[in-house]
Amino acid sequence: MPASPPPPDDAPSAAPAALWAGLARHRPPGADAADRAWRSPVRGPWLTSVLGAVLLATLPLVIVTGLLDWIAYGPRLDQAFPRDVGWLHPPVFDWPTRPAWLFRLTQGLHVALGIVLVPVVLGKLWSVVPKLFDWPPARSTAQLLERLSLVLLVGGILFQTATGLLNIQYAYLFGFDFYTAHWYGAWIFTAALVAHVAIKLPRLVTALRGPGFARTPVERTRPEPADPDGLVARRPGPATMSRRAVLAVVGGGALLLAALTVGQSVDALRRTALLLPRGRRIGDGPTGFPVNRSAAAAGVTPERTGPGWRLTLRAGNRTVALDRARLLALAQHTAVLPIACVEGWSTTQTWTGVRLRDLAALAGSADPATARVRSLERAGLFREAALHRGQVTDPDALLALRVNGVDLSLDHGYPARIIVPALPGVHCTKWVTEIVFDG
Ligand code: HEM
Ligand SMILES: Nc1nc2c(c(=O)[nH]1)N[C@H]1C(S)=C(S)[C@@H](COP(=O)(O)O)O[C@H]1N2
Ligand SMILES: [Mo]
Repeated sequence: MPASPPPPDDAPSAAPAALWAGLARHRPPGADAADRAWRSPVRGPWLTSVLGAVLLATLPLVIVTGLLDWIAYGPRLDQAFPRDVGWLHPPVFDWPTRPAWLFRLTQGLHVALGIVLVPVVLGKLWSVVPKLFDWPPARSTAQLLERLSLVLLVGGILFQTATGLLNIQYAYLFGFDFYTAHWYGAWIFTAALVAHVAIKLPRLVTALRGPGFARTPVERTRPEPADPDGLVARRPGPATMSRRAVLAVVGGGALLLAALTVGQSVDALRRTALLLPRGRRIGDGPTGFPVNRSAAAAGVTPERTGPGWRLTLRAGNRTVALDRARLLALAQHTAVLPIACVEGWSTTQTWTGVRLRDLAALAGSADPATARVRSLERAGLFREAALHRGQVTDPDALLALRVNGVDLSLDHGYPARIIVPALPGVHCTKWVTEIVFDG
């Protein structure tokens, strides 16, 4: 009787290998139906790589501008959302005041790109959708892990897009806090994207270096040779659309969304921003620009902003109270500055008022480290804001009393509001009643 050979060194890993092979042999009913359902001959490495390259060039911008939004809120002043994120955050710095359009650019890009990329993301998902029905679902443990990371990648982009879009529509349909969900969702998505790019980049480069199909008309559209990723249909049908037509549909969709979005950041095109909820129904005249939270919504009534209104300045144990006439009698400064909302829209207006550093000096604080601003508004997340030294001392940092040559309207913050270059709109507090200068 021959002696059985000694077990090979890697015997334990033979068991999973048998498992994967067994899985491949036991095809569930319907596993072949997918091959018959997904027959488009344009699917393949080239189309997936072109769409992938567009996303590779743009998604990092969405991620970085999103993280910058968290920093712009001012984590050092304890006013970022979510507040306590442990070590999970980019290096923190004081958000600068120059260039004045910085936040307008970063947050405008974040939201606009997020919207414009929707057709590209959908096109990319369409190009790989048959893979969802692949059998076996994995051929090795490594591949299983890779495919699980795709759940986070696809789920991540859909989740970020859905929560982002609902947020800018003020539709808090989900039962969780937007900031927390969008913040941790961003990290999960980013980790999955990094893994995906690391794994697939060589394939993308190969596919784009190979023969191109950008000029192939539908009559000459044929499937690519079978590829290792299995993107090419196993039973391709006849072409009903060329690859360039698919790209034209995706690109056309993106352009259309761009056309319906730019108006949120360009005052002259405001009325074309059909997708955006705020800013289209604006009044006429010098105060006819978008209002985020109206005075009525904030519970600020004309009685509270009338002759009885006072601005209280505090520094140390010094307190100064000023009425609007006294404020108007101080040196007035005019600056053309944007309001850039975190929801992506922005508008440039000409603001006139008292420099914050002059108010600090008046209160007895020559070099304030921070200013804490309070509004007449009694509830609401943005009835208070804190500004750092640079934001208080910038020569264009104002407590604005007038806009475009007229008094502020009640909805824009009458009697007085904060306007600081590059400051996120949320901190441009309206209906200011108190400023405390520290340090
Ligand atoms: C790849 C997908 C995305 C990533 C990785 C991402 C990441 C981020 C991050 C990290 C923030 C800062 C969150 C915070 O301050 O807690 C943010 C804010 C924001 N994102 Fe996204 N985002 C993505 C897609 C989108 C999309 C598609 C939209 C909408 C069209 C959107 C809308 C917003 C808005 C409105 C904010 C500001 C929230 C606020 O400060 O009030 N995001 N994003
Ligand atoms: N008191 C108070 N000030 C506020 C807000 C608020 O909710 N309450 N909203 C802020 C936000 S989110 C923005 S974008 C700007 C918009 O200013 P506007 O309505 O004059 O355009 O006001 C800011 N000032
Ligand atoms: Mo805002």
